[in-house]
Amino acid sequence: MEESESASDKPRPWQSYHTVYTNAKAGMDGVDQEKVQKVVYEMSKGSKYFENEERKEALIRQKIEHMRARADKLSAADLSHYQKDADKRILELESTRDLSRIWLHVDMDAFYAAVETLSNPSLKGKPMAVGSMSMISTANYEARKFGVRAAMPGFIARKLYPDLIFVPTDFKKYTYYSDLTRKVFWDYDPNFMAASLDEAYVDITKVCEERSITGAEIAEELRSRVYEETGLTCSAGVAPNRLLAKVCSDINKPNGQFVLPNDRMAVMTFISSLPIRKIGGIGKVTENILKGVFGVSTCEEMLQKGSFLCALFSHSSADFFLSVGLGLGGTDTPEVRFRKSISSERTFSATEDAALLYQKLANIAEMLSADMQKEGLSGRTLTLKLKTASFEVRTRAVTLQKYISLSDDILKHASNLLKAELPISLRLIGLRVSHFNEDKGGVPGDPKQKTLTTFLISGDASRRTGDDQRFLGSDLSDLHFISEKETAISLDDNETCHHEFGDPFERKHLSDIDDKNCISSINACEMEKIDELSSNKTAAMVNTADVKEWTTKSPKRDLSRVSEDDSSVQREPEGSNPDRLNKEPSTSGNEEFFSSNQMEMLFWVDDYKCSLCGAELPSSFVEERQEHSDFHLAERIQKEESGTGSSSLIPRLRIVPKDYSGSQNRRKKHKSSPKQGMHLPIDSFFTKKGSRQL
Ligand code: DCP
Ligand code: MG
Repeated sequence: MEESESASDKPRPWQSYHTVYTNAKAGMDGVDQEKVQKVVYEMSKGSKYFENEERKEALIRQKIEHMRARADKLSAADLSHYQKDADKRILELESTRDLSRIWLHVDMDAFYAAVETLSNPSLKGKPMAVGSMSMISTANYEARKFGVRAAMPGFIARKLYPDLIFVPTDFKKYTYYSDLTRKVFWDYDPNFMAASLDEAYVDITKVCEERSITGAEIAEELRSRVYEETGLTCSAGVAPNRLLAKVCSDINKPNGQFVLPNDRMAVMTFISSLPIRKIGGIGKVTENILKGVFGVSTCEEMLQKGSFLCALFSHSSADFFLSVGLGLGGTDTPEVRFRKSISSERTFSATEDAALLYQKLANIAEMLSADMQKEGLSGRTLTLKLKTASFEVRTRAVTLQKYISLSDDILKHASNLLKAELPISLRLIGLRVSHFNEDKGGVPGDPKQKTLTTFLISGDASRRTGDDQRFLGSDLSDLHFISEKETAISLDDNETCHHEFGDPFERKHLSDIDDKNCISSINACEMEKIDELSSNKTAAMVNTADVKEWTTKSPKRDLSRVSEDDSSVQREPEGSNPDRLNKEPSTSGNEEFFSSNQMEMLFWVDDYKCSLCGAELPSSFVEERQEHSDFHLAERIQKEESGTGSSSLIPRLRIVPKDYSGSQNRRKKHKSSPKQGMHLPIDSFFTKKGSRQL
């Protein structure tokens, strides 16, 4: 007894070390999680990845504490106000419930691994992984029993199972088989939505009706047909909406299916005990915050905590959470929207060899150019995304006077952007072109293709796509509902190419940010990426730290201009989105906020709403309200200083960033007006004015 007590008293640091590798995928139920966690911890301890994970963990903890403090401040009256709000929104959401459609989500089993086994049957039954020592794209179900999984470095996987067989990736093969599966899906729904190479959403309502056949029967049939066509197995989920269908397809993996009837009671029962992490869009960070702050672990608990969610999250975030609690999801075939950007990126073993980096850049430019030409696209804004050896993500962008699509043009401008960063050790380079020529921009050609590459889709009201500037997400983007999906495609031993399919109709991939080792995401509600707590590179704002980093590292660089082509250089968001988590003002596109004497008129409508921007803050949030006023004031002054606002106006509100250091993060996340990129950030304005001492 004593012995076991002392054993359990021993520090087990790995227990709190949760990475993507320690998160269970299908087929990992019986895995000794503690053993896996320990191996992962021991193997990654001290590495840059580890440091980065720790930094992110610390930020999450900080965020949780901060939100807890805010929750504690809510008075009984506040809570009753927000409860009414929540009740109203729940009713509104409930009224949108549509049980008339039958959606099927189909997902191939251990896709890359299964394809490899098909071409080399000797692999059958043996634990194997597709990928390299630096990264695994997927593992077969035999390997998963040992904790080996996608997105795990191969050297860790080998530690978990020393005899693990590694097979290099062969993207052409996967595309070939993916195309075969899509031909089958097409027969059931010509407008099916491919979410990645190995999964799709198929609206089977019509086919069920026409053939007087159940969803379950269609699922059986579709799966058999996929098997006949490819020799590969897949799993399916059938449900009244896409969000639930996706959850269902994972339940009986591999080679299984699960049907959730189109019945409200059945949905509510299903959702009542469903862990929130199962929902696409809720990844590690969101899960931690919802659990840590509100004790919400299951979807149903979202409804019970409705007042808190409405009080502390943005309208769209709260709506998302409440709709999850109700088991709602997209049911319509989303409208087709034109693609806003196209991108390509590669992950590789970190290197500072400039020649190698240029070589990779050239390859990416070529791939991107080929994709653009396939779709008849040309664009004016080129964004370079870099992930440094220490996992810091940077983006640099240039807007050109002419539209480009040729690889030489892309490479020329991309090289200029890269050159300015050298010397640097990188593990990922990405390129994106946006700001398309409107004549050509994103007009879908072949209707079958549209599901794959051509568009952005918006689903139901709560998951409209946001602006595509958010595509450059990072691995914590589950807190950061962004709008485009990119699917990781491994090209060779140690390179992973992320190739955009632009398919953001569901938020399912938000959690896949962890899972898929790729930037893959669908919009939903907006919560900030935790990374922004430190880096804060929001769409229209350059934060102080950025400016410092930029100017100290490269004093010669000009933030606002690049000489060639008279092109403007901007700092771009990194998977950023407007932060509404803290209910701070979103001012983008609201120039009028700052254009008159409005500062004098800031008051709290109904004692909750800011009269200038509509953000809600209860009266007990004294400091937050003061900060909020400060923000409006600061933006205005900043505009005036830069000559874009009315210079005759004298601010009437006091700047009181009392506890500036404590509130820094939130302050940084205010989204500014689009022109703001050329201004000093608000934070530096505060610093400049020396108002910290106040
Ligand atoms: N993939 C990747 N990198 C990741 C995750 C996945 O390259 N981090 C690739 C390989 C997978 C394919 O995408 O085979 C599909 O991903 P899934 O998440 O659907 O995983 P699998 O199909 O491999 O397994 P499952 O049976 O769990 O669906
Ligand atoms: Mg799969």
